[in-house]
Amino acid sequence: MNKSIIVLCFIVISFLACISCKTALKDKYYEYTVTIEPEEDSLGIINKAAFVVPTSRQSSWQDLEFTCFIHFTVNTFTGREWGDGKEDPAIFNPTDLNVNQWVNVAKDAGMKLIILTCKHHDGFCLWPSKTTEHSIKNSPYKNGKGDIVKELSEACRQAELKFGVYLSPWDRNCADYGNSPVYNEFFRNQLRELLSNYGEISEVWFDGACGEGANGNKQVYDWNSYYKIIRQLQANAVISTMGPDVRWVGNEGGLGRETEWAVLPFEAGNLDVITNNSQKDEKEPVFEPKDRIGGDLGSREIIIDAKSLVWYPSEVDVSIRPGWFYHENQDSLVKSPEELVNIYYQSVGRNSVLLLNIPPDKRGRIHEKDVAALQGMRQILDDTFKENFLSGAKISENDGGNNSATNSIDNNKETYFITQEDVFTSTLNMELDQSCAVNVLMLQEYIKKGQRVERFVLEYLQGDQWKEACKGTTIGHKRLIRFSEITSNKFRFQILQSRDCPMISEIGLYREKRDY
Ligand code: FUL
Ligand code: CA
Repeated sequence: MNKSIIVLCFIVISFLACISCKTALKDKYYEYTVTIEPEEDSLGIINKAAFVVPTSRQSSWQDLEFTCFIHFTVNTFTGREWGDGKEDPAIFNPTDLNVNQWVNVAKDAGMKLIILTCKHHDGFCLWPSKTTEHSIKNSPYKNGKGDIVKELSEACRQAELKFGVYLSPWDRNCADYGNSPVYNEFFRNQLRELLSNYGEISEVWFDGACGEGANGNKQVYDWNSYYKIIRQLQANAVISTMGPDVRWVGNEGGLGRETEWAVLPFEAGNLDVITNNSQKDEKEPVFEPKDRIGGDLGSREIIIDAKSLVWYPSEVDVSIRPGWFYHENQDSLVKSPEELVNIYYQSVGRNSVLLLNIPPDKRGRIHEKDVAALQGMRQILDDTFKENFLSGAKISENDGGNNSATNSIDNNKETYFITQEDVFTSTLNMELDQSCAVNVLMLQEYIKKGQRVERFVLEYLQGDQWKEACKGTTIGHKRLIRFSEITSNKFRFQILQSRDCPMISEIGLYREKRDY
């Protein structure tokens, strides 16, 4: 080997070593949660937040975007919203039940998962549970041989939709409710049945209602023991609302926050719980959910006081009708396609997953009015998003050009534009072949590597002047902004503030027909 080859080898090896060392540094991501050390300063904490990333179960769930809730039980037949547990199972008697209709309606609307109220607060089970007599096995439906959890889970699988279960911890029928250890075991057994016998479960939904038991004792739920069973039996399922993976947005009106962070402070109390529980490993921290209705949950001012941070994305649950269950007298109150589209922009478009409830009627069918509203909604969304005016545009960035700008308009959310190291702001210049009228902006961050953008603006060229089309704060999985229609062939998207190098996987410009 001559000298120059040795020198060349040395240079190549040092270069590779340098790259891998840089990668090692930049690959310091924190899955789900990270502790803030007492000596860390504010800027360090803000930067650390940029490297908190979702677990794979969380990011698969965020990809679903639009999901379906099905509220169905004795309430459908009594006209109530909360049954008292004294209902006779004989009243549960759908005359024309067809789970394939539910699945088709949900799928045609664009929903990717269906969650069924397997047991609501009244305690009536839609599957023939061994834990209680208060179930479908004592109903006339299929002569007591019915199992709606089985029917629906199979229909979902057939249609390639995911399936989830709602199991109310609050049970107004169970005589042991309030006798905490006994009821906790009863509840765990119900969970075991649901999570063992119905194939893959992708979401387990617990709400927080906790009433008084018959004997006057307050039921103390053993949440951690419930979570443990879910992790053992369905490791990929997210646990929502009263759970560690998915956060209730805080209202039932279909309204997400404009500034919606997935990275939030973990409450101090939870750290104590974690410390006290030696059975859990670091990746599955014990979690006691708290109410999260506050306005801004994850901005700089809030996270700098955190003792630890957690990836805890938001879910917006809302019903297509005033009630969660079907009531004939609400047939005229089904939300219109336009209202549903607004909800879509305020949830999916605000870094949240939409969980829209469509309750079957006494026949066991989704009512025609609800079906029509969903079809109308889908039509409007399809019309709007059929054409991204940026696809095929000329695009360039102003920060020294690492040639990743085209990744933001390649219609593939796994590829992304990223700025050069240590550059946290950017301008993407976009030029279309011809002027187009647009009024909707769509943005996506590559959240598998964190949520970072704090402030952005979209501008367009009119004459020789740049004018603002719209602006915003957070992006996250998806951000949609409607603005007054503008016509131009030159746009620029500026990231004005970010917690580390921004990563934009997709940008879209669309036109929504606003003739309604
Ligand atoms: C609440 C329940 O009380 C409602 O009936 C409904 O199931 C809603 C989704 O959660 O906590
Ligand atoms: Ca892309």
